[in-house]
Amino acid sequence: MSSASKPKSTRNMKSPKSESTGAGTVPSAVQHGGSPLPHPHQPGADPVVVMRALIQRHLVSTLARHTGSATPRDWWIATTLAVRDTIHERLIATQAVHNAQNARRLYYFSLEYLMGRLFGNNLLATGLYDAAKGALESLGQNFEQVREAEVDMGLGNGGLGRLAACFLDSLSTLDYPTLGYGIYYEFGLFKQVFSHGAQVEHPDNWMVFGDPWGIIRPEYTQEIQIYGRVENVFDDRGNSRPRWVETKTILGVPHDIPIAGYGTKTVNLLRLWSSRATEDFDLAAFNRGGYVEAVREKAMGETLSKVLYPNDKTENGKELRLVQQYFFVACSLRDLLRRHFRSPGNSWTNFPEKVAVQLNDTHPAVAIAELMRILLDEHAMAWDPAWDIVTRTFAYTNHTLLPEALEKWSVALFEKVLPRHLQIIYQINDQLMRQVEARWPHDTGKKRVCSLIEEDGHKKVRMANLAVVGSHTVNGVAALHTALLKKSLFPEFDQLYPGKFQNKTNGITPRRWLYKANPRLSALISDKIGHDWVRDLDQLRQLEKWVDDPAFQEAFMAVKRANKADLAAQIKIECGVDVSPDALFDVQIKRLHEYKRQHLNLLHILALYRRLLQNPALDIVPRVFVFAAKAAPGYELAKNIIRAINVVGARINGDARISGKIKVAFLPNYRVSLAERIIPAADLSEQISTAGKEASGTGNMKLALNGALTIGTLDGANVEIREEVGEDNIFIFGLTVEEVEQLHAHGYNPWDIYHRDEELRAVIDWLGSDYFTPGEHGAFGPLHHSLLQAGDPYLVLADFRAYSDCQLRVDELYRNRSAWARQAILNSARCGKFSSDRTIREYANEIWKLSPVPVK
Ligand code: 26W
Repeated sequence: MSSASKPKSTRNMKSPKSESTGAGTVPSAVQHGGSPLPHPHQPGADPVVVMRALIQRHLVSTLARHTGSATPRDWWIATTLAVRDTIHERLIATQAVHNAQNARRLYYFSLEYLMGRLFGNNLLATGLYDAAKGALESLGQNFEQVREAEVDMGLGNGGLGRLAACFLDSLSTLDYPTLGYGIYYEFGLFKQVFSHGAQVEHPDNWMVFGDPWGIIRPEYTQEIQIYGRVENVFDDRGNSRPRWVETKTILGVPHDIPIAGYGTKTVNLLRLWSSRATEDFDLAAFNRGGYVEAVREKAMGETLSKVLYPNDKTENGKELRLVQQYFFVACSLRDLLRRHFRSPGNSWTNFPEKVAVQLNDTHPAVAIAELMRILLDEHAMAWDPAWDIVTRTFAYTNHTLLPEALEKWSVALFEKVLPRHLQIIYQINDQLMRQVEARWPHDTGKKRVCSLIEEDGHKKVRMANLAVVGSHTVNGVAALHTALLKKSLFPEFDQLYPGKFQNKTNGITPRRWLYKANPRLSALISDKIGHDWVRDLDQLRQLEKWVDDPAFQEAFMAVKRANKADLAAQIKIECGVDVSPDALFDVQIKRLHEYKRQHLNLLHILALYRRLLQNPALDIVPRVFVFAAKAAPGYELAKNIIRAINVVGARINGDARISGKIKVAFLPNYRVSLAERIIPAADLSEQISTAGKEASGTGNMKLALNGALTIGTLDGANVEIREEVGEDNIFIFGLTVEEVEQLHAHGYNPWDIYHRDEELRAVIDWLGSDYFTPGEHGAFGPLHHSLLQAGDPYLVLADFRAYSDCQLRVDELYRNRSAWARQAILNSARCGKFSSDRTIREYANEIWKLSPVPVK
């Protein structure tokens, strides 16, 4: 997106005067290089001038750079440091207020945070965006180019990690005292490149040249134990007590990332742990075996926080992943205990009143066993009061119903890594089995499904069951998902613990996903209804007044077209494909998964291509199919689908016979910053998962908010999007959850559909031939096989015709510009519910019992 192509007014919504290039007051401290420097918010000072001085000073004093030789990266860091000054002041003020009030706090435990870039977001949050832009431009810099120097902080896989990032934004914006805990992975999610259409992974060494946001806090280093064995020792009253011995020690060093709220003084912390080996650790090994073993063990200590596991479906039971989860949880719990007990009035008695811990999926669920261990073994507390504290502290969010995504650890591995925790889990299980017996006497079936230990075959610890039992509240992430959690996944627990299950429909932060990502639409909206929507998304409803106003419709469509022109330029650069901004931009961007059914989209593309080849005069609305998706490196079928889309796309894009009526662009390396470019340019949002499989989806919300119409199944939050935008303003097709269940119950056979539907059969066979990969037979064999021989587990064939027919309705509507504009506007206007501010208020009121603490 070049800044030249943007209307000059887009960032003038609040402070047009700050666009000045330096004619304002120059405070003397700046002029003379004296100290302290003035504040960009200081009354009377021109923020552009102050920012310029701060940037220049950081360039010299921190980066040792002359303005003449500074690179975009230097400018980015210097500007980051300039805004950081303000954020750090607010951070200190915020922590002081929280401490002085001994405020109840939320501790969000997540193995993933997909933060993306922080620069633009923090400039907007602090109100310094215009000042920084003006300052950089007055120094001859291209603001867009400077922003591009920032590498995404991609410490997550997909929806779950991005949700955590949106939540942090809302928590700070709404003044909730919060600390996010996670891991400071040295390598985030892999970088994706395509080689002959196939995904190739490269390491994402995002922090190699430093991270200007992370503040290391060596003084809060934690020491944690793993491995070893449990022995029984006798205390001074002759009671046998377990003692965890011969452990290995790992150090966790925290790095703090400030999270600035928008339009408020609150700055919370994201505290991320990196692992280090201890000196003793070295020495012990050194004395036992010698130098090489010592160094090897040291390397292990430094490995724990090396890399984010790139899976978001199957847990492959890797030891390092379990160690990573425990390392994170143990460091975080110790740190929050230290924080709790440093306030003189605090004790274990008021611990659950001051501390709320939210577990983001089961990944940190070992925290339940760890807090029990601390209470029992380190504080000699009895079981019942300890269990009471634990179950008043934790709450758990479930993000998936897919059985293969539910974490289970082999008992043998658990015993090796965390022997004492396994004992505690068995003890929790004994207690649970007694409850189950009391509720359903002599019912072994109920015991088998509720047990924390899966007994069939290889014994496993079921982390989801542990999380349910050890939490006071369990929530799903969309209404349908929560209903299915209660009805299908955990019906026994729902009966055993009435009221424990709640729904909290996901949300997205409007700051990043509309205000920052789509400056043109933001300016148009603010022009009509003012600026308050940024903190109160329900205000967008006011736009309904203009849905039938031709001038507003035109303005809305002009914004969309300009965003599409920007994306078209990006597609040209990244894919080498020419696309027209006048075509319909049909977008599917998300992790690659069979259940998300990118291959259903592909079959429809093939059908269109075939129709065009058979009738080149066919009148269809020109379309660009935009994809972006990473596949887990070990997920062969997902990689096969990526290659199929790329190879088919290349053939279509190069085929002059169809006169460019359809194009396919698969943008490589999907990440937050790429999503921010694609979403504002989307006309159509593909949300086509098999009903019952997508817990919520959040991309669906981002796209609808930016004026894309949804084509989707009645799955996840699509159901609620339909409720909000109205059924006339969304394209719903396909089997419902009930119909999917029926079909499976009665025996689904994809061959029946294959034989019945001539066009579908033709495109599946076409894909299965070597037409798209000349000389390479069976290139898409895995995909072909999954659709037919393997029984089409995600019902692609069953939904194909409904999908294809629904796409005809999309085509029809797009021909009527005004009708399309009307529906697009209604989508933006009616997405207020999907602000993560609403979600966070619900969590705060109904789960965390947390009150805002404003910082003056
Ligand atoms: C391999 C371990 C593993 C298993 C599952 C890692 C990560 C996962 C996540 C549950 C995957 C995920 O991101 N789930 C998504 O969470 C979003 C936020 O709630 C939802 O909107 C998506 O529907 C859900 O797929």
